[in-house]
Amino acid sequence: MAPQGRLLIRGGRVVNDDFSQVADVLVEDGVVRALGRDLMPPGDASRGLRILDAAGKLVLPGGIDTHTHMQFPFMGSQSVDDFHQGTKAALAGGTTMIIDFAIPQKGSSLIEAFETWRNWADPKVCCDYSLHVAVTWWSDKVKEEMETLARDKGVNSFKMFMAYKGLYMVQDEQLYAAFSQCKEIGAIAQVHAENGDLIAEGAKKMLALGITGPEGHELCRPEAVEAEATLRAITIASAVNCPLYVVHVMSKSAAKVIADARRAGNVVYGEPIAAGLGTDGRQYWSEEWSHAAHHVMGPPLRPDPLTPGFLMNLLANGDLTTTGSDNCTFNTCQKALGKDDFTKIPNGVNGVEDRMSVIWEKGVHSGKMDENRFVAVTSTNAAKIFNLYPKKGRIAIGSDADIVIWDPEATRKISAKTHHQAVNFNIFEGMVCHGVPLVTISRGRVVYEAGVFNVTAGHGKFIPRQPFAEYVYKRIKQRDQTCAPVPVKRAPYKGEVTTLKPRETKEDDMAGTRMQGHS
Ligand code: URQ
Ligand code: ZN
Ligand code: ZN
Repeated sequence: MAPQGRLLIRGGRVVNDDFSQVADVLVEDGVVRALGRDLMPPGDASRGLRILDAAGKLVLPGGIDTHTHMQFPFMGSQSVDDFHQGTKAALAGGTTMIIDFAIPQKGSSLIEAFETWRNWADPKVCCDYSLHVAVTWWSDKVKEEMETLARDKGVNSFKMFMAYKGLYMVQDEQLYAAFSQCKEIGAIAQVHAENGDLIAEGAKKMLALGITGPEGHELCRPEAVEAEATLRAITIASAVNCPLYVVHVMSKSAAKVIADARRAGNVVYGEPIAAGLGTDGRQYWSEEWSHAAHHVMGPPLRPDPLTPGFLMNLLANGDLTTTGSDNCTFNTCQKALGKDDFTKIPNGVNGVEDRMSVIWEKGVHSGKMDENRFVAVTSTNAAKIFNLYPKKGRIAIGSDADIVIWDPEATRKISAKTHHQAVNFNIFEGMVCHGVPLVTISRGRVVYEAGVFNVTAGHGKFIPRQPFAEYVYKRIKQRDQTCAPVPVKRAPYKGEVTTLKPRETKEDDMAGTRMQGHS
């Protein structure tokens, strides 16, 4: 694509996570060159310079969606928003970077999965992207491949599934091994926190009761199933002193577990998603099957209508840290694979386009957070955790010019009829949101403006991420240095030591066991 000239974004309120200022922003060669009042570019001011008037508007770092699944082959189908349409929709919503997941089948190579996802994404992406990689099984080879991915391929985050029994789920000892390796190579461990064994039993129970519709999906995954796995993952990560990132936090009780752990000093981060912040699980009881099925995702939306507001409160006060969308979209005919059995409904919902507006509406317009916290939870915190900062997640000299001119007062009504995604349903249908992206700039190029795209497939770039993100690992290293347990120094024991009688027969052993049992 031909390079674009320089841009001067004039007179807007530039909002970073720590402060806001009215300033001009000069963009050249894809990066921010200057920032200040009444900027005039040096030299020939007007040649190749486009001026964008941002007076009365906010100038924000582009959103970073920490969690997407574009064109993901899953549950016998493939998500319909591919890397082209999905990333175009992201730009329309003010998101300039996504982090997708490369997910190998059990027994398969992590590196091959990574390369497969790169081959899918590279020619299609319209915004920058990066990849988390999933660890769905364990072996020495997996351990080695994690190291290679971190050292040579720009991957510093690995997701482990505690659910999807038989497909992606790993056991506690594998979690321990994977977390230990993440710590070794400077990656952050991510978990899908749900107890997969309990879900499998619960699903059988619901089907036996004749509950075959989408409500069964929620009924076999009560909140405790998510909260228990969240606490288990935090406990294992703490034993290893490995940083932990809990993806798609969907319930009050799981969010409380994370908040408590953070207050106890654990290095753990929680990621609520647009769906969980913007709607709730009463939809599963809709009498229209397809409406209910379109909300099926794991962990499920919670039927309690107070959950979205609760999650937003925790996001506002710092107990939860980032936001993703978990965009993983299936059309109605794909959801219908589970028309007679909810366990066969492909899991996933939309959100990549609407995440920013939903969070502005429910978070900022509602008065729960200010513009700076909005930038923190939609962009900056993700950049810091995943080691992209300050290239991404900040408007500062030298940062990538991923910028959104945002109108906080304008409104738009979300609808599947007008959205830019491929999927034929929108879980936020009819929601009126304040906060509208007027112009989206990706690496210095105006790619979306007043509803019109100016971007082609492949404009986006893969962004490699270095290990040992300081934001995450400084505390971990400090603890390793100062909190390693040490043995108590004591004089050697000099007294009598009883002699163990050698056991000679199996009967003796049995008798011994019985005796212990009675003591
Ligand atoms: O668990 C996920 O993140 C993916 C695989 C599917 N989407 C979903 O239902 N959350
Ligand atoms: Zn998941
Ligand atoms: Zn996901």
